[in-house]
Amino acid sequence: NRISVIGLGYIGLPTATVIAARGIEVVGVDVAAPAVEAVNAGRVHISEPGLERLVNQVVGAGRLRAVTNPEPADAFIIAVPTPFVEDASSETPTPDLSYIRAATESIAPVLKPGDLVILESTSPVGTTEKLTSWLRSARGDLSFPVQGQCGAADVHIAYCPERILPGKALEELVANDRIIGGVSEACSHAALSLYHLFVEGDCIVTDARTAELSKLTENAYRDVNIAFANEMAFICDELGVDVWELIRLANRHPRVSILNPGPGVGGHCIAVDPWFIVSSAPQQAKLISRARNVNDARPAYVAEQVLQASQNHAAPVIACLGLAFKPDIDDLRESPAMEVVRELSERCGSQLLAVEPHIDILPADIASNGVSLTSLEEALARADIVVVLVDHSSFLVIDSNQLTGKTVIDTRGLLPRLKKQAESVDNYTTIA
Ligand code: SAJ
Repeated sequence: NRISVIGLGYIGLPTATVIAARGIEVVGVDVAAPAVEAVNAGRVHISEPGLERLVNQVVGAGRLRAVTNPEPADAFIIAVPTPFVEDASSETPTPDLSYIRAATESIAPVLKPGDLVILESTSPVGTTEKLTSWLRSARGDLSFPVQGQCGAADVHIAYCPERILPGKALEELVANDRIIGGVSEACSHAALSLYHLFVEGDCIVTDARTAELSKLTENAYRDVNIAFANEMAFICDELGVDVWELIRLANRHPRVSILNPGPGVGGHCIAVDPWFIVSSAPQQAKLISRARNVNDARPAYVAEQVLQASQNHAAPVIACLGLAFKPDIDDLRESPAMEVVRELSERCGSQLLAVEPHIDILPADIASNGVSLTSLEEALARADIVVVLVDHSSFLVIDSNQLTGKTVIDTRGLLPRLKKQAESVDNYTTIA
């Protein structure tokens, strides 16, 4: 049996690789020739721990190869992006399904009776039905399933959302439970047998629409919970309370578990997917929409805090620690830290030192505004103001002496962790 994965990005490439590692023939398809060439050379064009080694292994073993145009296969997994577009005529951003449509239409010519088509891309409710209708229009010679009807069809279709955390993709692809949303029961059964090839978590069957909304709900849930923490951070600043101390105390209640505030919510999922719910049900999705606004307000607020602090110094040197959208990764896309630095760089670029241990070159826009990339050591030695934007584990080596006399704006609660660490070292020294 041959499985084809359409889209070799952050989801598609790890998925293709893990399936190939189970000894199955996998053909990866991507419209970007450089991505295809990299995979065929056993290299990766994205950063994900352990991925390059595994790609090298499965390509070397002849289990995985990449092409730019789909070939016949027995199952197709579509894992292409679903960005949202800011539409002047609407208050909320709307999802852009053009990549899913292009991927669907690209596989239509090679489909044959008995094939299985799975959509994994995060999608608004109803997308799997649209995908089915696109296939129906392209292939009048084949029959396709109808949601809620159990008649036999030539091609099986299901929505099975990805759930992997960037940075832990290989582990979570195998371990996480999966939702299997078949357009019909027969479709769910076909999809189940595919996921049983490599998933060790539970595979839970539902219909396609529920599966679509479940994926969006998971990310909206996290966004709303982060927004609660961020709103508490705004409130604490107003009332002169330390938000980290507050959350630490509140979380000692057995039924309270508040997440961490920060400079905003980044990445390509949590900051995007809630809008898919809002655009489908704007009247009902009020909390979800407000939460997005709370999280989106954070970067400008942090930049303003830094500008306020800089008024107490003459031309201060400002060290910005971290640019990635979350700790211990190199991904700067949709990063709130980048948003803060970008905004500051337009006002005082030449005073900014950026520390980002996971990259070698600064993005052109902030570099051209005069920001320089430095080591942690140099930044701490030169800075008057230190802004913690990402809590990379490599920042845990900071000694409190390196911060003496500086203004510190800690958006990630790094200082309490440094303090705790120092206390535990002291305790150890005493006991020893
Ligand atoms: N963040 C906070 N405070 C927190 C937790 C996160 O500010 O307490 C910020 C992070 O710094 C980051 C953003 O939120 O900027 C998102 O980070 P994340 O680690 O929460 O999530 P992602 O975007 O890396 O991955 C999410 C995951 N979804 C959930 O945990 C519900 C992952 O399982 C999904 O597969 C992924 O979205 C996706 O592809 O949809």
